[in-house]
Amino acid sequence: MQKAIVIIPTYNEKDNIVQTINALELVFKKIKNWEMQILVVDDNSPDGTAILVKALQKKIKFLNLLVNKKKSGLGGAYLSGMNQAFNQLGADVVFEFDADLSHDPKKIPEFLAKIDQGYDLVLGSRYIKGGSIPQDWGIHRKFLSVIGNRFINFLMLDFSIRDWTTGFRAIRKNVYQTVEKELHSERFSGYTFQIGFLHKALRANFKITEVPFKFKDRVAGNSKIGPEYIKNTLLYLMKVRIKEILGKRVVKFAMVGAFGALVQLVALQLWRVVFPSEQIFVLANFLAIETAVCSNFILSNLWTFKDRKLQTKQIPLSFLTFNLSSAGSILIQTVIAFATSKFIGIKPMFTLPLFHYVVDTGTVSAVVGILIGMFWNFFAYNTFIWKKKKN
Ligand SMILES: Nc1nc2c(ncn2[C@@H]2O[C@H](COP(=O)(O)OP(=O)(O)OP(=O)(O)O)[C@@H](O)[C@H]2O)c(=O)[nH]1
Ligand SMILES: [Mg+2]
Repeated sequence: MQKAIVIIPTYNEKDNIVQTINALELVFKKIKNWEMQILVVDDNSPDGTAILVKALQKKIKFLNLLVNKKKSGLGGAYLSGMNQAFNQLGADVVFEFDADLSHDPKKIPEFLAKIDQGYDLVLGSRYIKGGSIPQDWGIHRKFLSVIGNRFINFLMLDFSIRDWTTGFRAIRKNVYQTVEKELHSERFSGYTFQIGFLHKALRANFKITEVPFKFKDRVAGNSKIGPEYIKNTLLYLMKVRIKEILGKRVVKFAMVGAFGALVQLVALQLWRVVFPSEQIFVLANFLAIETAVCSNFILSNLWTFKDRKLQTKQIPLSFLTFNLSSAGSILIQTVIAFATSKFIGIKPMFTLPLFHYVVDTGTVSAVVGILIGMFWNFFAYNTFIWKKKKN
């Protein structure tokens, strides 16, 4: 039989923990196809939460307790708890579960049914049909939670998950093993841990689903999650998204291209110092283009296509192909410019309001030419120069 362990992080929860454990015990009695256990992870709460749990352990066999010497936030508590549950207690699945009765234990069988169906990560969701947040939450808290979750959707460009910040989850061991390595290297607490964990599981293509539940407000004890988490969460999200976007090959390609244009302009000034004579401006211009081509080639090889870096002996031929591809782009742009002037004619189209700049068919055709030229280059680099490695 597979084993599921409900991890309950606690910090000063003496007024809640006994009731929570009792409520779980009632639900466990009804679960037949999973072996159920509890692991309380207490950060040495000054109110003596751990003492209560120790006393309960005498009568409840499936109750485990881990006491951390130092308070290390929700993230730290879960990481140490998961490590214990998976690596020492033999769990196949763990639950994240709050001590303050906010999470409905009667929902646990529904989570397990999803795991049985083949899901790796099940989220208790307040924002799908059947789920809810407390009516009496202040407008601030409602706004933060609802808008915050939608904001995360937009930032991630992923709308499949409705409740990113939920602390009620079931996690398979394989998810933990994949995500854990990366999580240790980052400093996580509170919601940042939850979002970071989910984000990494999503990127690793695990099967994720949501189960609705009605979040109940805590009645006893104090909330530990304060406003500093909002700042940390935002910073974390921004950081990973910028990293992800900059990591995309097309974005790197566009940045190298833009930098190349700058290199060309600067190089032109320098080459004109070397070849000041007006008669050989064309030479200086050509050398400036070639300088930019070199810079683009080197940066593409070291950055944009780092994962397909060329071997030294491939470089001469590849550099030649790179030049031909750039020439192809110039040819494409020239053909478009020629076609525009021949078949449409160069005539004004509209005026840019703020700048009083008249945009004509020539400008538009140049923009179209640049875009198609870039598209061609990106295609040529991928197909002829930095080919996908076969594995
Ligand atoms: N071990 C440990 N547990 C913590 C820590 N911070 C919070 N917890 C526990 O994590 C769970 C969730 O924290 P809460 O303060 O209830 O956060 P919340 O549910 O977002 O906020 P409320 O709605 O006000 O309850 C509770 O069981 C807390 O006791 C910590 O630093 N260490
Ligand atoms: Mg709570």
